[in-house]
Amino acid sequence: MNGFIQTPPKATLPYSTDVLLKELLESHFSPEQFSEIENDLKKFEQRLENEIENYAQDCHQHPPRLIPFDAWGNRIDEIEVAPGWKQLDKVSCEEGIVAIGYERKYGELSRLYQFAKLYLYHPSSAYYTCPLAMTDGAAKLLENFGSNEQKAHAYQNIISRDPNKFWTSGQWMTERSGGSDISNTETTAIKTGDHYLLNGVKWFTSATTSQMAMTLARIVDEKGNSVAGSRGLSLFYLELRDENEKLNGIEILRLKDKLGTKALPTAELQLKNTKATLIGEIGAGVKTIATLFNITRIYNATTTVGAWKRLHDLALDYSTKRLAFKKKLKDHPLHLQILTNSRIHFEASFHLVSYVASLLGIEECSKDQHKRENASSILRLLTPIAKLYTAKNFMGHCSEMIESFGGAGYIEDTGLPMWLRDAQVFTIWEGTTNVLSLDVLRAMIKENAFTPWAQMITKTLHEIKSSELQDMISDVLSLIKQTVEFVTTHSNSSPEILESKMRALSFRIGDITCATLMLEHTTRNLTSKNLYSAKRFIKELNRTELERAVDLKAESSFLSGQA
Ligand code: MFK
Repeated sequence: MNGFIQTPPKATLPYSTDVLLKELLESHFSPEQFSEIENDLKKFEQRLENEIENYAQDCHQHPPRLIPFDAWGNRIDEIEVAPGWKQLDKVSCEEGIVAIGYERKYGELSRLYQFAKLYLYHPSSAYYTCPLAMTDGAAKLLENFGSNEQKAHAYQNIISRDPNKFWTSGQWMTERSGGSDISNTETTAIKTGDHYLLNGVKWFTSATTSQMAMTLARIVDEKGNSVAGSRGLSLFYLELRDENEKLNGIEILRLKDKLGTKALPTAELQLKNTKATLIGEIGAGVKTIATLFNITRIYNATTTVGAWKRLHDLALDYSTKRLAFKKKLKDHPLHLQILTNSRIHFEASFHLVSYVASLLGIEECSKDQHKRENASSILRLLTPIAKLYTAKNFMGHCSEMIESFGGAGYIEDTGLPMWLRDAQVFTIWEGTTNVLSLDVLRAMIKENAFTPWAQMITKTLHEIKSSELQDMISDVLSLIKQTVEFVTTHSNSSPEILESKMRALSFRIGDITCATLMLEHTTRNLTSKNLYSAKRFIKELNRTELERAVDLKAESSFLSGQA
């Protein structure tokens, strides 16, 4: 025995060592605001290190369990969660992860502050950030569409910082008939007095331990008639338990056996005369719930960059400890490039998501109507892009980083494989890459969101004066010119051709936005590190995928030839 023992990787202090986050916050907030926020984030960091990480570990070790019946045969439908899960609920509330977005203490910068905290929280939250995402989306729904009673009660609970009052919300959209296409939703809603009774099966309901939920159902009139398709769907608010803590006509059929996110209870539910109230207009359920999923998609992107940062920190730390062929991993040229590449793409994604969070803050709080409307259009375009871009890019880099640990990355009790399993949810949850690409098309056609984005990018690039950056600026300007020409050329293409181009176009818009934001960040923080990052990212941008000819007929017969 030679006593060979490896030193495990250790993450750095999440806020204090995060130069990029500090630079971002310092360049947006006034010195007084920055000092206040930094104070909060430093305290939060201590809590993450000393307390919250332990709750997360408890959740990973004790995943939720369904107890359908008690010992005496009574149906109880209890989801037993780890004590750590309950503590994470308390922490989330006390730290104001949702509340910050609605207290709006920093006006249009409030969402940026929320972004910072959520990004730091996610890797130690055991995916408690999933219920929080839906809770934030529900808050936005209630703020925009809630009744006075809901605003005074449920809304106040979900934005509360008092753990005795705090509620989280679920969002139940997916049914057996489909998650991306919800037009065949089978759950019915029948009006009974001042409320509705819902009946049906909800196939995926995350955060099933929440106190309330938003869900879609098809209203059926007294003659049994209903409107088919997604235009027949309406949105409903419900509370899971009554004043006696009895479930509101809900049976938990099973907990889903998921690839990852094991600490998070995701259930399949049967609704049997579940009491609910309408939110928004009858038949406008999809349009109304879009308010919610546009928020959860921003959470998805934010938590993706949070996870990416943590995994990269671990991989980097390991590369400074692990020896192979008489050198540390970091001194091997190929290893070095993998980690550098991942870090640069992480930075690009970080800028994209923080920018989307800023836009949300402007849309919600700016007093300048033109600025608000412009931000709103760009936000509409960039929300699906931020979600699909970060999720898909992280998936590839996550795999690389797991590989960078060698065999340790494949061994469960290192805690590393969990990152890869969990990463896959980002590309699926709240809309797959394809569905989101088509949402980009919807935003371009229905809301003309491409032009304000292209104008914003061009203006931002023209305003950057640093001489060191001019070559890169010309490069990105030529890419945007090419992209605008592409969009103009295809404005009359058939829907099929347009759809086939949307994935490449979405990634191109993502690339250009990231490049522009990196340049803007670099001009404000002219360090060799930022300069290198922007240079390398821009140099390696994909310039050909968008123009790749697509022959759908040939692809279709090629595939059927394989069958
Ligand atoms: C961490 C947690 C892990 C847990 C594991 C869970 C595993 C996965 C579980 C899941 O099932 S996640 C899946 C969740 N589902 C989604 O995110 C939905 C994905 N599908 C879409 O987003 C589709 O695009 C959509 C359902 C919206 C298509 O529905 P429609 O009815 O065919 O869309 P349509 O007719 O284009 O739009 C209806 C209205 O909504 C239109 O407005 P108008 O009525 O004024 O015409 C649209 O403009 C509007 N709309 C649609 N998307 C919008 C939007 N408005 C704003 N923003 C959007 N994003």
